Amino acid sequence: MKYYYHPGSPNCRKVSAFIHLADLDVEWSLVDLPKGAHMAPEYAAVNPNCMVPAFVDGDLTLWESNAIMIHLAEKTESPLWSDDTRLEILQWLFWEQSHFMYATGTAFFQVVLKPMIGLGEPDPVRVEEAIKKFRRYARVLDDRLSQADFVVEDRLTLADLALASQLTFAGPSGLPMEEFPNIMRWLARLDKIEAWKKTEPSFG
Ligand SMILES: N[C@@H](CCC(=O)N[C@@H](CS)C(=O)NCC(=O)O)C(=O)O
Repeated sequence: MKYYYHPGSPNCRKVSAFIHLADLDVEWSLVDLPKGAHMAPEYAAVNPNCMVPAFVDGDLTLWESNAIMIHLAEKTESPLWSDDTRLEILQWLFWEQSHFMYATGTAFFQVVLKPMIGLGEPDPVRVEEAIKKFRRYARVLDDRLSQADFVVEDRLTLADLALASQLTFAGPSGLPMEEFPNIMRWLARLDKIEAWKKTEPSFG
């Protein structure tokens, strides 16, 4: 099994955390995003979107982080993805990719990445829009986490890994995390899980 990843990618973080949790023996293949390795034809042959993560398991080549997590969870019969939780997990995974990632990703790109890679100052209109969307969706997650310690049922599932990954750079991106105390407590709970904590990228 070969896993194409970059350690600073939130979408890779969830897959990396699952691999550690399940103690899977995979070949880790770094795709050097800053050097543009994701745009190379050899990598485009694996993931035509030229994005990380991607995963090869025998004859199966998969891209999309959530599909990769689900494949690995099914393969290992993981308790993080079970018959009784599947639909609810899927609900949160679709929500994460459709709504939550847009807000967190836009803020990260504008506030952190753009200046860092020399693309100029953040666009205040895009930043304001991202923060507005973040408040709207983080409220939904915070309300859910006021009822339970984890996102689905009351135990760790793929939903926690996916959603928390998108908050990896929330601080440096200037997102108003302090308005969402249940999310903050949940992140602190996740940080106690060694397999999760070791996926935290060094930053700054
Ligand atoms: N929906 C995709 C999103 C993947 C994605 O956005 N990957 C980013 C890193 S977190 C990437 O490769 N960006 C490079 C680019 O867009 O050129 C997934 O969940 O796998």
